[in-house]
Amino acid sequence: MTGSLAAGVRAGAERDARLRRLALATLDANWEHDHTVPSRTLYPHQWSWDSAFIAIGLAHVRPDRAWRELRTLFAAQWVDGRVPHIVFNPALRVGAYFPGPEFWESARADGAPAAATSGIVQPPVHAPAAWLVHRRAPSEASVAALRRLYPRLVAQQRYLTGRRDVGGGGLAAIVHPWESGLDNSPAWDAPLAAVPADEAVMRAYRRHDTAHAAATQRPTDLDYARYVALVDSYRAGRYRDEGLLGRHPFLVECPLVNAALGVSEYALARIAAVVGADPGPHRDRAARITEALVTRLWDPLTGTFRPRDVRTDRLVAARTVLGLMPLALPDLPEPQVRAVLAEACSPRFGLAARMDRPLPTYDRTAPDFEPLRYWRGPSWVNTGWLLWQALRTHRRADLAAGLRESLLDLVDTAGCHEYFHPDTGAGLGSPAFSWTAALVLDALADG
Ligand code: 2M8
Repeated sequence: MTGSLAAGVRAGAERDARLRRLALATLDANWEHDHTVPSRTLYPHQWSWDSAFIAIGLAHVRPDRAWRELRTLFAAQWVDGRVPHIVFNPALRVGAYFPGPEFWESARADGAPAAATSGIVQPPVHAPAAWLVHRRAPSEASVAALRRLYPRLVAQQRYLTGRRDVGGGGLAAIVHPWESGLDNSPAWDAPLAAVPADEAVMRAYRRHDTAHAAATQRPTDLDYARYVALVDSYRAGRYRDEGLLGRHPFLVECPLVNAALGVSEYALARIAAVVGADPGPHRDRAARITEALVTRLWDPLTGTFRPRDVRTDRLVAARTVLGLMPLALPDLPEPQVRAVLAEACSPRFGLAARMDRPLPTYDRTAPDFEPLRYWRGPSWVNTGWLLWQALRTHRRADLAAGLRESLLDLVDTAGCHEYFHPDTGAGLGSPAFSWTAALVLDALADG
């Protein structure tokens, strides 16, 4: 090995060790008895898809906690199978987060658990997470944990593919942008325009987020007015899903949620084989979801996946990172694989074997691209990690390596931030964010 090569290897190993220490310290500091908070300041309760990402990272360093994280979340599953997007910590003061338990009133709904929760869901990334946790640290305990979780994961899928198939085409519809996890993505602008609300609504409430993060980096008051109006509408029907099409103003089929649904069936097939259940039906369902995604969300004109507004039966025009997510499906047909890769590698998203800027969450050539505002441009580690997994699934090792390096460098330079400026890489939002830490640990383990 030449001297400069050896120095490079040493610098790489030092960076990785530094990142590992930072990530572990972040996760330890955010651990709260039986779950991890996404952020002590901004998000002090337990969030659904955060916990899945967090478990994936914890598997490398604290496997017991990884299972505990998932167990706590699924203990709050509703009778109909929905896994709530927030499980509230009863020890926190009223007003610690908006909208809190007093706003959701889950106790008044049929089939809600004893714990106070929200009534909506988030992307179902939990079955793949459970599978990864087991694969990282297989043991008798992990098989027992899979056995306990399996029926709950199946119920979660059944809820989404059953009651939430509002469009009738084999995909799940979301009833709130919060269900996508990409709250204020430009993907939701057009469907949200149909939700009656004005900023004055927010005078009746106190937003908690803008006390902890710059308002320029968060959704607007008008966005929040619509978020509140949508919860009002869903809560008024006691979070029941029957007849949503006639009465609820936001119903959209999201490419990320549905890709996660398909990937979950593949993960469930693997889990089924370990716990002695039949993997066959899961593989069949995975194939059907993949087919439905192509039938309903593929836009041949632009060669991208787009959300479908179920109320208007039209595809949404905005090109966001959501459209890249179906690449996670192993059986995605070749023409769609090629087109999604072309979209990801275009100047809109800039994926490359050597990336000069981090992956944005929205088309960076769009006139309304906002480099500071939350899901309207900034780079996030979870969407990067999901694309990294998808690239590995389709054996694009060169692009996967480029994306991984970009993610690790971002966090090494700025810290475990919630999101990052898509040009400068500066840290934005919460400075000690759990899924950033967790997914860095996972990326570090798979160089
Ligand atoms: C953000 O969403 C919450 C509402 O659920 C919020 O803005 O208060 C999103 O980034 C979401 O994806 C994430 O799960 C949550 C907690 O990290 O924060």
